Amino acid sequence: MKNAPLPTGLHYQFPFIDRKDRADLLAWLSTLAPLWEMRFSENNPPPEGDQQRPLLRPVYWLGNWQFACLDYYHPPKGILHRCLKAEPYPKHLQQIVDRIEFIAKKRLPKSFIPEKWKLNTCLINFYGSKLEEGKWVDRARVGEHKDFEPGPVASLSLGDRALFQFVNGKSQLGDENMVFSQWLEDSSLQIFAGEKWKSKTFHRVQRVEDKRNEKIGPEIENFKTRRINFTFRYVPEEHIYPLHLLPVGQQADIRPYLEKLSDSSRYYKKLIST
Ligand SMILES: O=C(O)CCC(=O)C(=O)O
Repeated sequence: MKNAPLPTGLHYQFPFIDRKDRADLLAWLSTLAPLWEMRFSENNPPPEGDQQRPLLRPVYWLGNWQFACLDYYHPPKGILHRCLKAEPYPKHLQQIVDRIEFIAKKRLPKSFIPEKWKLNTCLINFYGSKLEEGKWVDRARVGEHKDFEPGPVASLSLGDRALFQFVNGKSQLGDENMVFSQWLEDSSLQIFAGEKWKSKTFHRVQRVEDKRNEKIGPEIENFKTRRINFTFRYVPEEHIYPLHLLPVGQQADIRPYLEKLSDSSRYYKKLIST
């Protein structure tokens, strides 16, 4: 079926990857040990009225790791010491990223693409249900937010399909603030770019279906994954820090995470041993 035309700045392609790419990605994903990060840390305590909490889902980053406790990348002000240089993309993923960059440059207005833009950062989100006090609780959603990295953001989805929405404002009012809605299918590609979709509206994952019954992703304690999403973004190289250039406090805050990562990643093993 042909994909319907979309508003300027949006691109959606289904299917985008074929069965072999999908199988290769899933095989590689099963080797990862995603982290359950906490939102705050000793050097970045919760502000008044807020409290320490785990993120809704386990994550893994490539290119650079934006730890929640380092407050994520948020230009123009929040650029210092937010992004830790991380593992590069595995070769088969880099080939997919090359294709996405090509499509973005071909399909989007030139003015939407910053100089030096490339998809050098990837957040891998694991969506599913969490075992809490003996009960499986559905945690497969993301609230309204913006991705502040400059330029187009691209998203590759695997597993159960997700209802992705662009909304005006942060209100929780059902569909009243809805601007655009898109189901993200297994193996699909979505790209969004330009003022309207990056800065004027928020986006969210409203829900993830539970229909495929496919076991995907690595074993994660007390968690059942049913969707995995890669969001590719651009962080200017000068804002990506090697570990030794982070301040001592920030290094201490992320140390336990790096130790955990080093159990299954040679990159992090080497990083913390030098
Ligand atoms: O899972 C998705 O499709 C979107 C994820 C997202 O909004 C994000 O990582 O910022």
